[in-house]
Amino acid sequence: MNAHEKEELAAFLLEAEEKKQDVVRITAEKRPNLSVEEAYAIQETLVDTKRKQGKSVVGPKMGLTSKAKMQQMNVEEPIYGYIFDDMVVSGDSISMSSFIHPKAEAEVAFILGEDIEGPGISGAQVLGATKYVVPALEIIDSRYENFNFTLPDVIADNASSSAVVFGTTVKKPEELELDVIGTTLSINGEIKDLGAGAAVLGHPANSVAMLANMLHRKGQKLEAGQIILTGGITGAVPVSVGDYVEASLDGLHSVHFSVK
Ligand code: OOG
Ligand code: MG
Repeated sequence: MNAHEKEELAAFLLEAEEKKQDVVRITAEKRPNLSVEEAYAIQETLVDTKRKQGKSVVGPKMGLTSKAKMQQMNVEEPIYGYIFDDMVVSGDSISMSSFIHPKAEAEVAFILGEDIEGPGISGAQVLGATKYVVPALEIIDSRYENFNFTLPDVIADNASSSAVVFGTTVKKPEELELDVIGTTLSINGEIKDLGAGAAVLGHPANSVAMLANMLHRKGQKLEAGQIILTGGITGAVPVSVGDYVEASLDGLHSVHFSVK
């Protein structure tokens, strides 16, 4: 893939995001043989463009880290993408008009106190370098029609990143056993999905470790101060106007938003 094609595909996805208009996945017509490596190169271009637009990275995120999510999306391995400052929801509501077809998922976010540089990082090392954990509701919004994508497609599309609501309960990682924290995701008081922290690669810290090791292959590291989403503990649930969406994570209380 040459630089021009890479720019063109990144622009194609950015335009879909800006116009809130879904598109056919890249591998359906444009580039059936898109590789994972090429997909990350498109993602990098997309991320650079957002940076040039004045947006800044809050932190990288992991996605498809649980069996529930891999099965739901029919994809077999974890991926990463980037959350930007303009994706962080500041009030307690989101507007449906800012999205194509948003879905919410309950996650644990790690706030790093130290840099973490792969290779060979373990979950225990991640816990040692983590200052705080907070509950989060990620709102994903694939730019592809019906969330229909293959692994390279979703990587190029910045792992469907769109918005995130962070909870206000902040804990030190040693105050919790993150693998056994029970989690529910409810809409208008009705539980739509549930799980435990161990759904995420056995322990959410393992997700951050895997991320550090994946970034190392690109000569990059995780940095102190970054807030890292570790991936949905629950499956992702579509939300619509009028919904009150709440994730409750044992020991981390709840995080919620409503949809206008
Ligand atoms: C990809 C994004 C997945 C997660 O937590 O698993 C993700 C998608 O399902 O559209 O953010
Ligand atoms: Mg997620």
